[in-house]
Amino acid sequence: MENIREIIEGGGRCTVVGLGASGVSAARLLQARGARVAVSDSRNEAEFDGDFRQWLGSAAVAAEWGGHSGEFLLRSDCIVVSPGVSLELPALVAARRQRIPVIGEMGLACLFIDEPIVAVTGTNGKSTVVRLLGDIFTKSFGDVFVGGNIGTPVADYVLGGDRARLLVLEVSSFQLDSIGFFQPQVAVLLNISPDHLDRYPDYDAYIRSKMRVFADQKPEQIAVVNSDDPAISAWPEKLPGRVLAFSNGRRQPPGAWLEDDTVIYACSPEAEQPERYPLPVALLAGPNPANAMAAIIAARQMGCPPAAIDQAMAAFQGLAHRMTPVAEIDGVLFIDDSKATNIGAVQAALQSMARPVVLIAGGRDKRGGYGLLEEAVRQKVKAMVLIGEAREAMAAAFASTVRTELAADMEDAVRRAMQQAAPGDIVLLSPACASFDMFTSYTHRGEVFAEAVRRLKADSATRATAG
Ligand code: UMA
Ligand code: ADP
Repeated sequence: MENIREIIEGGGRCTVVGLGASGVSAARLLQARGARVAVSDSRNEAEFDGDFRQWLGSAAVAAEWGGHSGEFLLRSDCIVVSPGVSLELPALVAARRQRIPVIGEMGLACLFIDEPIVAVTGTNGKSTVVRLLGDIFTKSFGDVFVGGNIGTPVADYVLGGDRARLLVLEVSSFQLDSIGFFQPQVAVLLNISPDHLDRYPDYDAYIRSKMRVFADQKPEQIAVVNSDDPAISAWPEKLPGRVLAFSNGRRQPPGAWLEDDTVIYACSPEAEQPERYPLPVALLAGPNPANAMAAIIAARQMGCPPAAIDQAMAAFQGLAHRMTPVAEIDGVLFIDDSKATNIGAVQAALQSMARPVVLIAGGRDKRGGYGLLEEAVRQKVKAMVLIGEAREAMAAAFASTVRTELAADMEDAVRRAMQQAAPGDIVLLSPACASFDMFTSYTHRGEVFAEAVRRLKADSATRATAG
């Protein structure tokens, strides 16, 4: 990819496709590094804020609004795509056919980064692990950049100018599809389950995309993998880096495994005294023990002291809307797992449940099917309350497994779930679907759920007082 850097620094015409957080940052980076910048977005110009439009004018940026034409893109020496833009857009296919290099914003930024990178990917748990690693590295070394799919584009780091000791990057499959050459010092793959199947031709293509995180590693660089995950352990190709695996049950040095509530870490097969990391409550919740094991391996491989790991883990609170307890009403505990937007996350949530569950699920279907959930639902769920566009399809999918009810909205769902629950049960919002049919985001969905629970609690308290 030296070639792309030469194009940029030689003043070549570089077109950014998609102007969200990544695209805006990429455009500014390209301009700062000497490229002639052009931009293309499917939205209209009027939808962009004044400051950005002013910058486009002052930097003499050529722009195409309302879509992406071959005519505009084929005038480029290089194209930078945002992760939300499909690489199969006809104009991008035409550009690749003409051998115009196409790279993503993360790949672009990495061309200008020499510091070590710890990359975290997987269908679920990325943000949790990236936050935890950010805390551990900050405690160990002070100066760390945390970004990527978690929110801050990596191009912002390069633009900022200050240099961190290392970068912790959350990397999505979309970013991996257009990353170019990528050589993280440590690459973590947490798990793979069906997701984003509206973007990939099939599940295998999605798995290949995730495995791409390891492809360019040197033999001495570290691959952290989940050996309990069938999609990962069945991968046919040998990984080029040094593999350290984690497992809930299997003792498998080098790597990490779980004994009761303690993570055991062995840096080599011969390690006589494996290290022990007792997990605090926040990291015992739901699927978090797996996330803690992955983080401990990555942190130790990067030289973090065990004491810094212990301290950061003890202070870690978990992220909002991921297995977050909201309230208890008459012995029924309500948990907000709104970030569970795919079946893998719901499966992990259910597997971690020790009490009967009334599950609130539904929303916008992700086309992954629901078959993978059937066993966990059979074992752990006593009733399902379904919302959103997918509710009928989900009711049909689980009709022979569990009692299902349809709800009109979240308020209705919470009340119906309470009626189905007995003291000691859990009402879990873990939707297995995207939120955009009823809410602006998973955060909004989780907040509406928590408000409905609080109202129910207030009503229950009023009734108790009146009674
Ligand atoms: N656009 C086009 N043409 C298209 C599609 C979109 O022009 O065909 C334009 C839109 O009009 C908009 C822009 O592209 O102006 C949006 O770009 P984007 O969707 O790539 O979004 P960004 O704001 O750049 O955010 C991206 C990631 N978004 C996606 O991958 C969809 C953010 O991850 C990430 O935090 C950010 O870069 C910084 O790295 C979000 C996400 O949902 C959280 N990720 C997916 C996930 O976690 O499941 C992968
Ligand atoms: P991501 O950034 O990959 O979306 P998050 O940490 O935001 O991951 O968590 C997303 C959802 O996945 C939440 O519902 C959370 O409870 C669940 N989750 C977290 N870690 C794991 C894991 N290791 N395996 C399966 N599900 C997980």
